[in-house]
Amino acid sequence: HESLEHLRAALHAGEFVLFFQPKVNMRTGEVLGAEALLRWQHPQQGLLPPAHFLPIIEEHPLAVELGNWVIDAALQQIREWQQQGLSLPVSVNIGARQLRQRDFARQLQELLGHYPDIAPRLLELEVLETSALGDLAQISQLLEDCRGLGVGLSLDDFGTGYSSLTYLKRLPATIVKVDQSFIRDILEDPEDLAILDGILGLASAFGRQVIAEGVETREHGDMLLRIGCDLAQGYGIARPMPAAELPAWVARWR
Ligand code: G
Ligand code: G
Ligand code: NA
Repeated sequence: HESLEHLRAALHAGEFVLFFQPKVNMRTGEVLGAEALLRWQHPQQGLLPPAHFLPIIEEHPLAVELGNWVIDAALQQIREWQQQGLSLPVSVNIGARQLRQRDFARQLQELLGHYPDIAPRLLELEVLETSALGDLAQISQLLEDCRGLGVGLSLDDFGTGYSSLTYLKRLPATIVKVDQSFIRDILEDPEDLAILDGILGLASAFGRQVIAEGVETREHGDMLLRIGCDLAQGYGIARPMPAAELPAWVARWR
């Protein structure tokens, strides 16, 4: 199996790549942005998803190094698309290990500083609500500091933690990403639909936008539109794809 040393070598050999999954407004047809999803282009095993390697380094300082690589690679990609005339917000997943660094906001500022031509609002952080399990006051301050740099913030896998409502209230998120477990059964399960309806109401009271994750079919999309959830991401819209494919996808979608 893969070891920490393999992963470190892979990072330095440039074997990691970002895939991108679009987020859209199903009502207006607008493409809102894309989520960067990490992949390891393994020389023997091919393209590996995060489940194959993130657990190995989750608690290790290498997770911080890889996380900073992800942010930098996302900024590079934003710049490349910008130079092609495509101004597309990109979100990156921030792991718990990264958020435990007290100077995370300073590191983010330094990374952004390398890209003075990029508006910080084009970068968005996706943070699991469970990342706040440690010290809510501290993480909330850290995320406020990040928001102060101008970047967006979404609460990922919303609804799966033990204190979702506390996080909704205390964390300075702009967007709530409803976990796919609540979306999967909305066509058959009135209770999931009720939960989603509740989240929409709450989020709107807090001035947050809501995006549904894991939208796999047309029927799911139609149901979401019917209850007023316009923003969506999922295989039914587009699978994660290489960066080079995204501009053509955006052009076709519009
Ligand atoms: O990419 P995939 O669709 O297989 O994602 C699986 C999980 O890995 C998701 O929960 C996703 O948030 C997470 N993930 C994907 N890319 C990154 C990344 O760059 N950093 C972190 N910390 N998690 C990621
Ligand atoms: O936790 P996070 O939201 O980052 O999860 C992203 C993960 O969900 C990635 O593994 C991505 O490939 C996967 N994903 C994206 N859209 C869908 C979908 O419509 N259905 C399923 N089952 N997984 C999806
Ligand atoms: Na995410």
